[in-house]
Amino acid sequence: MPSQAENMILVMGVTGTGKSYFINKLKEGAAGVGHDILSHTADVNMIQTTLSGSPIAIVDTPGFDDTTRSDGEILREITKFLVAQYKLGIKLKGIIYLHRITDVRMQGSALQYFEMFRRLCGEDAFENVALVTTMWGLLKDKEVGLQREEQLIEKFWEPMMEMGSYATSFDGSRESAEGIISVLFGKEDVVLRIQKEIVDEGRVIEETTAGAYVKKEVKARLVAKTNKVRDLTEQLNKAERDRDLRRQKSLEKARDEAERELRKEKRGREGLKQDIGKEMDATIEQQKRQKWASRFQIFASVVGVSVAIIANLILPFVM
Ligand SMILES: Nc1nc2c(ncn2[C@@H]2O[C@H](COP(=O)(O)OP(=O)(O)O)[C@@H](O)[C@H]2O)c(=O)[nH]1
Ligand SMILES: [Mg+2]
Repeated sequence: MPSQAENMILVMGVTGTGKSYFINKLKEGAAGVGHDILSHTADVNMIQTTLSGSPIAIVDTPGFDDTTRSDGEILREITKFLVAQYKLGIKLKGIIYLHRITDVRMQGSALQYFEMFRRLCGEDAFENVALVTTMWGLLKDKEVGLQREEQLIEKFWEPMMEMGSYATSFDGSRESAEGIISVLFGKEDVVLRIQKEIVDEGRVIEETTAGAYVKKEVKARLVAKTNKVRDLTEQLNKAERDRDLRRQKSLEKARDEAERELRKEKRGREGLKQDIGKEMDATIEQQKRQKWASRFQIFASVVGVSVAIIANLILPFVM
């Protein structure tokens, strides 16, 4: 029996935009089958199912967040997903990009993530992107959301939409999630710019278009944090000379915090230098020794995600 090509759809966006929620919505109403299923309540990062008879996986990806990890480290994680999928020959049908409609404006992590995301896809892949607003239910006034959406499109999304990206809203229901998936499922599969740059051209992350952007951001933060640590250390020395114990205590705390942040950015900076292509080759080879593992199983173990296998998505919309 000829085996069918495996397809994949990725869910992306900063932390807190509803990626896990979206993925886990798909689990609802579908009877769990297969051995990898954890439980009906536990969060999973990957849904494996079939759509119109084709195997497909919908995958949650790490998002930028301000606190625990540097954007450099997160991009390295995301790259691992993309390189593994491409190298394993799994077809990428599209990306669901989530954005909270409750955000008053596009700034900070959300803005940096968006800029990185555009570069990571490359213009040729915009057709396979669904730009999705989430959390409409949390708005007191829907009109506010509609105005924000208009601004979002005008200021950020329009150039992508002109090149084929599809903008829509997610109302929080399983049907709405399935509708978005069905649109992407109907597309030709795509290779993202960062996949070409790393896998086909052998670049390290910081040499890719998205990587160069994040490197610039991380470097600026490294300079700022280095200065902050130096300033606080000087102030602390002065407090010590003045024998001002209370001030000393609070400055020590602030300096430790600044040092932690500096270490975080340094790790991010190092991560961008990594040769993910080569690293993945080794990991994938190792995994392939398990002869009976499917591409999806290899993918999940290479990137380290938990999987729920469901019988099939009920998609009345799909032809
Ligand atoms: N009302 C509403 N809440 C949501 C929606 N999506 C996510 N949430 C909630 O928002 C929080 C963050 O969502 P989560 O899926 O963890 O975001 P992630 O970090 O992108 O995975 C969680 O408490 C979710 O339950 C949505 O569409 N509507
Ligand atoms: Mg999550």
